[in-house]
Amino acid sequence: MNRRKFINKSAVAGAGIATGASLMACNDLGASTSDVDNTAFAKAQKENIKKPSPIAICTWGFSGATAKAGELLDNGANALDAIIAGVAAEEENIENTTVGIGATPDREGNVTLDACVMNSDGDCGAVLAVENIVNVAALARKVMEETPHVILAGKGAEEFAYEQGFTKQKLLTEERKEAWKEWLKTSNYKPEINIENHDTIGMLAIDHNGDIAGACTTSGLGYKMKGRVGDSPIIGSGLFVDNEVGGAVATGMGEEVLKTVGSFLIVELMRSGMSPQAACEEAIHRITKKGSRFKDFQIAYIALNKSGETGSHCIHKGFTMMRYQNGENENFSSSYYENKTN
Ligand code: SD4
Repeated sequence: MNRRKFINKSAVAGAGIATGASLMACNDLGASTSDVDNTAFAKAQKENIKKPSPIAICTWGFSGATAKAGELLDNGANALDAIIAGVAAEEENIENTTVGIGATPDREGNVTLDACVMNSDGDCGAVLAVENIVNVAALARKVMEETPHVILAGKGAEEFAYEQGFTKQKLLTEERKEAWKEWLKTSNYKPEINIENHDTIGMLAIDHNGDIAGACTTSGLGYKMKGRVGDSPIIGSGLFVDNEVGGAVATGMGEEVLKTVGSFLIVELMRSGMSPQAACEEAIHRITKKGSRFKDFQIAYIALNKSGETGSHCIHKGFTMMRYQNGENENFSSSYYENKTN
Protein backbone atom coordinates (compact mmCIF):
# COMPACT_ATOMS: atom_id res chain seq x y z
CA MET A 1 0.00 0.00 0.00
CA ASN A 2 2.96 2.36 0.08
CA ARG A 3 2.37 3.08 -3.59
CA ARG A 4 -0.84 4.75 -2.57
CA LYS A 5 -0.79 8.49 -3.08
CA PHE A 6 -3.25 11.08 -2.00
CA ILE A 7 -3.48 13.63 -4.74
CA ASN A 8 -5.82 16.57 -5.02
CA LYS A 9 -6.80 17.01 -8.62
CA SER A 10 -8.34 20.24 -9.70
CA ALA A 11 -9.51 18.88 -13.00
CA VAL A 12 -12.81 17.18 -13.70
CA ALA A 13 -12.76 13.73 -12.20
CA GLY A 14 -11.47 10.72 -13.95
CA ALA A 15 -9.85 9.55 -17.12
CA GLY A 16 -12.09 8.67 -19.99
CA ILE A 17 -14.79 11.10 -18.97
CA ALA A 18 -16.81 12.75 -21.69
CA THR A 19 -18.55 15.94 -20.69
CA GLY A 20 -21.67 17.54 -21.99
CA ALA A 21 -23.04 14.62 -23.97
CA SER A 22 -26.55 15.19 -25.16
CA LEU A 23 -29.48 13.17 -23.92
CA MET A 24 -29.84 11.54 -27.32
CA ALA A 25 -26.35 10.13 -27.05
CA CYS A 26 -25.22 7.30 -29.27
CA ASN A 27 -24.24 4.11 -27.55
CA ASP A 28 -21.19 1.97 -28.36
CA LEU A 29 -23.19 0.09 -30.95
CA GLY A 30 -23.93 3.23 -32.90
CA ALA A 31 -27.66 3.33 -32.21
CA SER A 32 -29.42 6.31 -30.70
CA THR A 33 -30.97 5.73 -27.28
CA SER A 34 -34.42 5.99 -28.75
CA ASP A 35 -34.10 2.95 -31.01
CA VAL A 36 -32.09 0.67 -28.76
CA ASP A 37 -33.43 -2.80 -28.07
CA ASN A 38 -32.55 -2.84 -24.39
CA THR A 39 -32.15 -6.58 -24.02
CA ALA A 40 -29.89 -6.89 -27.03
CA PHE A 41 -28.00 -3.81 -25.95
CA ALA A 42 -27.46 -5.09 -22.42
CA LYS A 43 -26.18 -8.40 -23.77
CA ALA A 44 -23.82 -6.77 -26.27
CA GLN A 45 -22.67 -4.30 -23.65
CA LYS A 46 -21.88 -7.15 -21.26
CA GLU A 47 -19.81 -8.95 -23.87
CA ASN A 48 -17.89 -5.80 -24.81
CA ILE A 49 -16.98 -4.71 -21.31
CA LYS A 50 -13.42 -5.25 -20.17
CA LYS A 51 -13.23 -5.89 -16.44
CA PRO A 52 -11.51 -2.92 -14.76
CA SER A 53 -9.12 -3.37 -11.86
CA PRO A 54 -10.91 -2.99 -8.52
CA ILE A 55 -12.02 0.55 -7.86
CA ALA A 56 -13.79 2.44 -5.06
CA ILE A 57 -15.18 5.96 -5.29
CA CYS A 58 -16.93 8.05 -2.69
CA THR A 59 -18.44 11.47 -2.15
CA TRP A 60 -16.27 14.30 -0.77
CA GLY A 61 -12.69 13.95 0.43
CA PHE A 62 -13.02 10.91 2.66
CA SER A 63 -9.60 9.53 1.77
CA GLY A 64 -9.54 7.08 4.69
CA ALA A 65 -12.77 5.52 3.50
CA THR A 66 -11.62 4.83 -0.07
CA ALA A 67 -8.17 3.78 1.19
CA LYS A 68 -9.79 1.20 3.46
CA ALA A 69 -12.16 -0.07 0.78
CA GLY A 70 -9.37 -0.10 -1.81
CA GLU A 71 -7.05 -2.09 0.41
CA LEU A 72 -9.75 -4.70 0.96
CA LEU A 73 -10.63 -4.82 -2.74
CA ASP A 74 -6.96 -5.32 -3.64
CA ASN A 75 -6.89 -8.22 -1.20
CA GLY A 76 -9.82 -9.87 -2.93
CA ALA A 77 -12.79 -8.66 -0.86
CA ASN A 78 -16.14 -8.46 -2.59
CA ALA A 79 -17.46 -4.99 -3.39
CA LEU A 80 -20.05 -4.78 -0.61
CA ASP A 81 -17.67 -6.01 2.14
CA ALA A 82 -15.12 -3.40 1.07
CA ILE A 83 -17.74 -0.64 0.97
CA ILE A 84 -19.21 -1.41 4.38
CA ALA A 85 -15.72 -1.27 5.90
CA GLY A 86 -14.91 1.91 3.96
CA VAL A 87 -17.96 3.90 5.02
CA ALA A 88 -17.57 2.66 8.62
CA ALA A 89 -14.43 4.81 8.79
CA GLU A 90 -16.66 7.89 8.52
CA GLU A 91 -19.51 6.53 10.64
CA GLU A 92 -16.97 6.10 13.43
CA ASN A 93 -15.26 9.44 12.80
CA ILE A 94 -16.39 11.76 15.58
CA GLU A 95 -15.22 14.79 13.58
CA ASN A 96 -17.69 14.15 10.78
CA THR A 97 -20.81 16.02 11.86
CA THR A 98 -23.17 14.50 9.30
CA VAL A 99 -22.45 10.77 9.55
CA GLY A 100 -22.60 8.30 12.45
CA ILE A 101 -21.31 9.23 15.90
CA GLY A 102 -20.71 12.95 16.39
CA ALA A 103 -23.42 13.90 13.90
CA THR A 104 -25.59 17.00 14.17
CA PRO A 105 -28.96 16.25 15.80
CA ASP A 106 -32.45 17.12 14.65
CA ARG A 107 -34.06 20.26 16.07
CA GLU A 108 -35.12 18.37 19.20
CA GLY A 109 -31.58 17.26 19.97
CA ASN A 110 -31.82 13.66 18.74
CA VAL A 111 -29.26 12.20 16.34
CA THR A 112 -31.06 9.97 13.85
CA LEU A 113 -29.25 8.13 11.08
CA ASP A 114 -30.27 6.92 7.62
CA ALA A 115 -28.47 4.39 5.40
CA CYS A 116 -28.93 1.98 2.55
CA VAL A 117 -26.92 -0.61 0.66
CA MET A 118 -27.32 -2.38 -2.66
CA ASN A 119 -25.46 -5.46 -3.83
CA SER A 120 -24.60 -6.77 -7.26
CA ASP A 121 -27.56 -9.16 -7.28
CA GLY A 122 -29.91 -6.19 -7.18
CA ASP A 123 -30.87 -6.74 -3.56
CA CYS A 124 -31.07 -3.81 -1.20
CA GLY A 125 -31.63 -2.89 2.42
CA ALA A 126 -32.23 0.37 4.26
CA VAL A 127 -32.69 1.81 7.73
CA LEU A 128 -34.38 5.14 8.45
CA ALA A 129 -34.22 7.46 11.45
CA VAL A 130 -32.22 5.08 13.64
CA GLU A 131 -30.92 6.20 17.03
CA ASN A 132 -28.04 4.83 19.16
CA ILE A 133 -26.41 2.72 16.43
CA VAL A 134 -23.18 3.88 14.77
CA ASN A 135 -22.71 1.51 11.82
CA VAL A 136 -26.03 1.93 10.08
CA ALA A 137 -24.76 0.88 6.64
CA ALA A 138 -23.85 -2.50 8.15
CA LEU A 139 -27.30 -2.53 9.75
CA ALA A 140 -28.94 -1.84 6.37
CA ARG A 141 -27.02 -4.81 5.02
CA LYS A 142 -28.43 -6.98 7.81
CA VAL A 143 -31.94 -5.86 6.85
CA MET A 144 -31.17 -6.95 3.29
CA GLU A 145 -29.67 -10.29 4.26
CA GLU A 146 -31.50 -11.34 7.41
CA THR A 147 -35.07 -10.13 6.98
CA PRO A 148 -37.82 -10.57 4.39
CA HIS A 149 -37.99 -6.76 4.13
CA VAL A 150 -36.08 -3.96 2.47
CA ILE A 151 -36.63 -1.09 4.92
CA LEU A 152 -36.79 -0.88 8.72
CA ALA A 153 -37.43 2.44 10.43
CA GLY A 154 -36.97 4.00 13.86
CA LYS A 155 -37.38 1.83 16.95
CA GLY A 156 -37.95 -1.32 14.90
CA ALA A 157 -34.61 -0.86 13.16
CA GLU A 158 -32.89 -0.15 16.47
CA GLU A 159 -34.33 -3.25 18.15
CA PHE A 160 -33.35 -5.35 15.15
CA ALA A 161 -29.82 -3.99 15.48
CA TYR A 162 -29.53 -5.25 19.06
CA GLU A 163 -30.83 -8.66 18.00
CA GLN A 164 -28.06 -8.72 15.41
CA GLY A 165 -25.41 -7.92 18.01
CA PHE A 166 -24.92 -4.18 17.40
CA THR A 167 -24.09 -2.23 20.54
CA LYS A 168 -26.00 0.75 21.86
CA GLN A 169 -23.96 3.94 21.65
CA LYS A 170 -24.72 7.56 22.42
CA LEU A 171 -24.41 9.42 19.13
CA LEU A 172 -24.74 13.00 20.41
CA THR A 173 -21.37 14.35 21.52
CA GLU A 174 -20.98 17.20 24.01
CA GLU A 175 -19.69 19.39 21.20
CA ARG A 176 -22.73 18.80 18.99
CA LYS A 177 -25.02 19.26 21.98
CA GLU A 178 -23.48 22.69 22.65
CA ALA A 179 -23.78 23.63 18.98
CA TRP A 180 -27.44 22.56 19.00
CA LYS A 181 -28.12 24.69 22.09
CA GLU A 182 -26.52 27.62 20.30
CA TRP A 183 -28.67 26.93 17.25
CA LEU A 184 -31.81 26.90 19.41
CA LYS A 185 -31.22 30.57 20.21
CA THR A 186 -32.23 31.51 16.67
CA SER A 187 -33.63 28.22 15.33
CA ASN A 188 -32.74 29.45 11.89
CA TYR A 189 -33.03 26.48 9.54
CA LYS A 190 -31.00 27.12 6.44
CA PRO A 191 -28.65 24.35 5.28
CA GLU A 192 -25.49 26.00 4.00
CA ILE A 193 -24.07 25.05 0.64
CA ASN A 194 -21.04 22.74 0.98
CA ILE A 195 -20.83 23.38 4.70
CA GLU A 196 -21.56 20.94 7.45
CA ASN A 197 -24.87 19.78 6.05
CA HIS A 198 -23.34 18.05 3.07
CA ASP A 199 -20.88 15.43 4.20
CA THR A 200 -22.86 12.30 3.59
CA ILE A 201 -20.72 9.42 2.46
CA GLY A 202 -21.91 7.48 -0.54
CA MET A 203 -19.58 4.84 -1.95
CA LEU A 204 -19.53 2.65 -5.05
CA ALA A 205 -17.04 -0.10 -5.83
CA ILE A 206 -16.15 -2.75 -8.38
CA ASP A 207 -14.39 -5.86 -7.12
CA HIS A 208 -12.08 -8.46 -8.72
CA ASN A 209 -15.06 -10.23 -10.27
CA GLY A 210 -16.18 -7.01 -11.92
CA ASP A 211 -19.23 -6.82 -9.66
CA ILE A 212 -20.59 -3.48 -8.44
CA ALA A 213 -22.18 -2.58 -5.10
CA GLY A 214 -22.92 0.61 -3.19
CA ALA A 215 -23.84 2.21 0.13
CA CYS A 216 -24.95 5.58 1.42
CA THR A 217 -24.91 6.63 5.10
CA THR A 218 -25.78 9.93 6.79
CA SER A 219 -27.45 11.78 9.64
CA GLY A 220 -29.26 13.85 7.03
CA LEU A 221 -29.67 17.59 7.36
CA GLY A 222 -28.64 19.19 10.62
CA TYR A 223 -31.58 20.50 12.71
CA LYS A 224 -34.07 18.77 10.45
CA MET A 225 -37.62 18.24 11.73
CA LYS A 226 -38.15 15.23 13.96
CA GLY A 227 -38.94 12.25 11.75
CA ARG A 228 -37.54 13.83 8.59
CA VAL A 229 -35.87 11.36 6.22
CA GLY A 230 -33.92 12.44 3.16
CA ASP A 231 -32.82 10.74 -0.02
CA SER A 232 -29.83 8.85 1.36
CA PRO A 233 -31.62 5.67 2.51
CA ILE A 234 -34.10 5.66 -0.37
CA ILE A 235 -33.09 3.22 -3.09
CA GLY A 236 -33.15 4.99 -6.46
CA SER A 237 -32.67 8.44 -4.94
CA GLY A 238 -29.61 8.38 -2.66
CA LEU A 239 -28.21 5.22 -4.24
CA PHE A 240 -28.83 2.89 -7.12
CA VAL A 241 -26.77 0.02 -8.52
CA ASP A 242 -27.41 -2.23 -11.47
CA ASN A 243 -24.63 -4.74 -11.95
CA GLU A 244 -25.17 -4.77 -15.73
CA VAL A 245 -24.64 -1.04 -15.99
CA GLY A 246 -23.10 0.74 -12.98
CA GLY A 247 -24.11 2.74 -9.95
CA ALA A 248 -24.70 6.26 -8.67
CA VAL A 249 -24.96 8.00 -5.30
CA ALA A 250 -26.08 11.45 -4.21
CA THR A 251 -25.25 13.98 -1.53
CA GLY A 252 -26.81 17.33 -0.74
CA MET A 253 -30.37 18.55 -0.38
CA GLY A 254 -32.22 15.25 -0.20
CA GLU A 255 -35.66 16.66 -0.87
CA GLU A 256 -34.58 17.71 -4.37
CA VAL A 257 -32.86 14.39 -5.08
CA LEU A 258 -36.03 12.55 -4.08
CA LYS A 259 -38.14 14.62 -6.47
CA THR A 260 -36.04 13.52 -9.43
CA VAL A 261 -35.08 9.98 -8.26
CA GLY A 262 -31.56 11.02 -9.17
CA SER A 263 -29.45 7.89 -8.74
CA PHE A 264 -31.86 5.64 -10.62
CA LEU A 265 -32.02 8.24 -13.36
CA ILE A 266 -28.22 8.26 -13.72
CA VAL A 267 -28.02 4.47 -13.96
CA GLU A 268 -30.76 4.41 -16.58
CA LEU A 269 -29.03 7.14 -18.58
CA MET A 270 -25.81 5.09 -18.47
CA ARG A 271 -27.78 2.04 -19.60
CA SER A 272 -28.88 3.95 -22.65
CA GLY A 273 -25.30 4.80 -23.57
CA MET A 274 -24.28 7.89 -21.62
CA SER A 275 -20.93 8.15 -19.89
CA PRO A 276 -21.08 8.44 -16.07
CA GLN A 277 -20.08 12.10 -16.39
CA ALA A 278 -22.77 12.97 -18.93
CA ALA A 279 -25.38 11.09 -16.88
CA CYS A 280 -24.47 13.03 -13.71
CA GLU A 281 -24.70 16.29 -15.65
CA GLU A 282 -28.14 15.42 -16.97
CA ALA A 283 -29.37 14.49 -13.48
CA ILE A 284 -28.22 17.88 -12.15
CA HIS A 285 -29.83 19.56 -15.15
CA ARG A 286 -33.20 17.98 -14.24
CA ILE A 287 -32.96 19.96 -10.99
CA THR A 288 -31.51 23.24 -12.17
CA LYS A 289 -33.95 23.58 -15.05
CA LYS A 290 -36.85 23.80 -12.61
CA GLY A 291 -36.22 27.45 -11.77
CA SER A 292 -33.84 29.46 -9.64
CA ARG A 293 -34.26 27.68 -6.30
CA PHE A 294 -31.11 25.66 -6.90
CA LYS A 295 -29.15 28.80 -5.99
CA ASP A 296 -29.87 28.01 -2.34
CA PHE A 297 -28.83 24.39 -2.15
CA GLN A 298 -26.13 21.98 -3.21
CA ILE A 299 -26.60 18.59 -4.79
CA ALA A 300 -23.81 16.38 -6.07
CA TYR A 301 -23.76 13.01 -7.80
CA ILE A 302 -21.00 10.53 -8.44
CA ALA A 303 -21.29 7.57 -10.79
CA LEU A 304 -19.32 4.52 -11.86
CA ASN A 305 -19.98 2.29 -14.85
CA LYS A 306 -19.14 -1.36 -15.47
CA SER A 307 -15.91 -0.42 -17.26
CA GLY A 308 -14.68 1.49 -14.24
CA GLU A 309 -15.26 4.93 -15.78
CA THR A 310 -16.31 7.55 -13.25
CA GLY A 311 -18.17 10.84 -13.28
CA SER A 312 -19.18 13.54 -10.84
CA HIS A 313 -21.18 16.71 -11.17
CA CYS A 314 -22.80 19.14 -8.76
CA ILE A 315 -24.68 22.42 -8.72
CA HIS A 316 -22.22 24.67 -6.92
CA LYS A 317 -18.43 24.70 -6.89
CA GLY A 318 -16.80 22.92 -3.98
CA PHE A 319 -17.78 19.28 -4.22
CA THR A 320 -15.05 16.68 -4.55
CA MET A 321 -14.92 12.94 -5.17
CA MET A 322 -12.42 10.36 -3.91
CA ARG A 323 -11.25 7.56 -6.17
CA TYR A 324 -9.05 4.62 -5.28
CA GLN A 325 -7.66 2.36 -7.97
CA ASN A 326 -4.36 0.51 -8.45
CA GLY A 327 -2.89 1.91 -5.24
CA GLU A 328 -3.71 5.52 -6.12
CA ASN A 329 -6.06 7.31 -3.73
CA GLU A 330 -7.04 10.58 -5.35
CA ASN A 331 -9.37 13.48 -4.68
CA PHE A 332 -10.93 15.22 -7.68
CA SER A 333 -12.74 18.53 -7.82
CA SER A 334 -16.08 18.00 -9.46
CA SER A 335 -17.37 19.89 -12.46
CA TYR A 336 -20.33 22.06 -11.54
CA TYR A 337 -23.39 23.68 -13.06
CA GLU A 338 -22.58 27.24 -12.02
CA ASN A 339 -19.69 27.47 -14.43
CA LYS A 340 -21.97 26.71 -17.32
CA THR A 341 -24.13 29.71 -16.56
CA ASN A 342 -21.43 32.22 -15.59
C1 SD4 B 1 -30.13 14.28 3.19
N1 SD4 B 1 -28.69 13.95 1.31
O1 SD4 B 1 -30.52 13.75 4.22
C2 SD4 B 1 -28.72 14.03 2.75
C3 SD4 B 1 -27.88 15.14 3.29
C4 SD4 B 1 -26.48 15.12 2.92
O2 SD4 B 1 -24.39 15.51 3.71
O3 SD4 B 1 -26.07 14.75 1.85
N2 SD4 B 1 -25.68 15.52 3.85
O4 SD4 B 1 -30.84 15.03 2.54
